[in-house]
Amino acid sequence: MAKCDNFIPLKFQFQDDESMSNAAEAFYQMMSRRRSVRDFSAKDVPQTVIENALLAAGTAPSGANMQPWHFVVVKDAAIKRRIREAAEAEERDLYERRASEEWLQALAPLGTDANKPFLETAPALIVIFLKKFTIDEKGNKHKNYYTSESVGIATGFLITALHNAGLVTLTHTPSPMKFLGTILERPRHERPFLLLVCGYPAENVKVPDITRLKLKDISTFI
Ligand code: IYR
Repeated sequence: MAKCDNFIPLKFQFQDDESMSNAAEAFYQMMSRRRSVRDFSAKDVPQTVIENALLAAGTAPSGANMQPWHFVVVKDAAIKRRIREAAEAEERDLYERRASEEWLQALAPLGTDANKPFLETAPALIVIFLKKFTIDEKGNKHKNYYTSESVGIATGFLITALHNAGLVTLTHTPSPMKFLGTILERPRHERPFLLLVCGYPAENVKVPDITRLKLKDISTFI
């Protein structure tokens, strides 16, 4: 292995089994309350919450530590409107033409359709971009590795951080999403990965009565 002289001690503390079990159980309980929400209040979100959630997302592991992500936080009403209009145009095409009967049936319990008012109502849209390359200060291009895995993990951290802080989110993936790069004027080597709608739930919001798979159905211990 190549010798590396910039290693530092890991900040790690062993905990007893009981505290670990309690922490794991409490974390699971907290996460099990996370739900995708489609009706948002217009109430603004604290800037520091968004900033710390993005910093948490940026702690995700990534291929060769290239950190191949970029987050655009959209709060501007005019830009939100343009995103809504473009997303709804794509979604209409999806619901009316492109989606298979099987897909539409799978979506039916969620009650979704091509109308996306939340793209304007919610106070913040976080658009996550995946960087196929990183361009350094000198303009040199560096290849990034395992970009989907890395950005997927960072997005998971972001959703977790926002939920932990007391906000709700919706992962929205208009398809195709190329319009996001155009509207937000991102460079060509960045691809829109996901749009995370973020804010507070509208009053008395209801969510679909769904269940999560049991441990035995999602895991195998050998
Ligand atoms: N992007 C569409 C359709 C959609 C697809 C899946 I898979 C979902 O879990 C939810 C929606 C939309 O946002 O309506």
